[in-house]
Amino acid sequence: MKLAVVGATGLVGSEILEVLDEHNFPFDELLLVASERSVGKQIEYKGKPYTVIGLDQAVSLKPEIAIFSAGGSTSMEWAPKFAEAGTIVVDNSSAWRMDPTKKLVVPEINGKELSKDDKIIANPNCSTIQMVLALEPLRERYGIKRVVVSTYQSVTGSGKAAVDQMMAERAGETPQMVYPHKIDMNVLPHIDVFQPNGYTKEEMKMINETKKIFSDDTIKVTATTVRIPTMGGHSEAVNVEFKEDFDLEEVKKLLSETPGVILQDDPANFVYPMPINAHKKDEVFVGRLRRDESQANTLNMWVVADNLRKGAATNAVQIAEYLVANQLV
Ligand code: A2P
Ligand code: 11C
Repeated sequence: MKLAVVGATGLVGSEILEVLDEHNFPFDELLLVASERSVGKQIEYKGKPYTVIGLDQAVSLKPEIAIFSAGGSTSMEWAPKFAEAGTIVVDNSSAWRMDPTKKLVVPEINGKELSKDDKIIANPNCSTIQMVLALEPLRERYGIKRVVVSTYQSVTGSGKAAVDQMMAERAGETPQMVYPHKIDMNVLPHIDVFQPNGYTKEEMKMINETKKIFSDDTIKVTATTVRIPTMGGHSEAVNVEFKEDFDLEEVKKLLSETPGVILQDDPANFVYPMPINAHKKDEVFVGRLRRDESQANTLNMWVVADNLRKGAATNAVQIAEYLVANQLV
């Protein structure tokens, strides 16, 4: 079994390597792939140096699985070339997510949709993944009518250059600007590009990807996505209206029994999810559970996860693990 990581020098790429190591992912050969700028560079994995190779060479080596995290244009151009060579691509970019011929997968929710015919598999956006994983057990039990979500997203979601901007501002240095405004000591109600309808692309991803993952176009979703000067994870205030009424204690029980979800809901002892605690964790943390007293059958919750982990690297590695465990590779 030959595994390629495309974008291995990036923020998500290095997180993928950490997750592969922690999960002891079973492979015989590892190909670390990046742009021509990085070819020949050495990267350590489990204490062993690996030399970064280019995309052409990686395709010719015909890995069984390639996990891509090198941006949408690289995926658009190269994922089909790998697929043509017989490689299954797990793609972390937005390039293929809404393509009706491609599956958009959170393994705990819709992994069972995967078959041997899937050659390019899309990994959802980070802010979508953590929300749908927290919603899934409640959707199964009560049915969902409508979701209103506001996000508080980490600068790590914009890549290394954005972290550098925030840190330079914090150190009083002149930053290389990634965002159109200062990010430290500020809040930007703007993630990704604005669309003709006034929403941002990040907001539309949360709306459209949620419907696709749940295979349900009737679920109404509206989102406001916001960048805040933090690292470690994305936070979300999720207001969900169910089809049926719920019992708060049952909601807590369902969430605490959901694989990949950790309930942190003890306000009396100041226990609630925070990015500082989610950092480097594979799980999605849920707390501040309370009934929305302004509307029937409606719950408020606070959902936090490391966007580079379950939001990106962990979910992609779990898709690869699912393929291996179910002999789909
Ligand atoms: P490189 O380091 O050689 O530029 P981040 O999102 O943290 O900026 O990381 C982006 C990742 O995608 C890096 O590993 C980067 O490699 C890789 N990448 C960017 N453009 C290309 C490309 N055209 N071909 C292959 N890899 C690319
Ligand atoms: C952010 N969600 O936090 C973005 C990053 O579609 O995979 C991931 C973008 C994507 O800025």
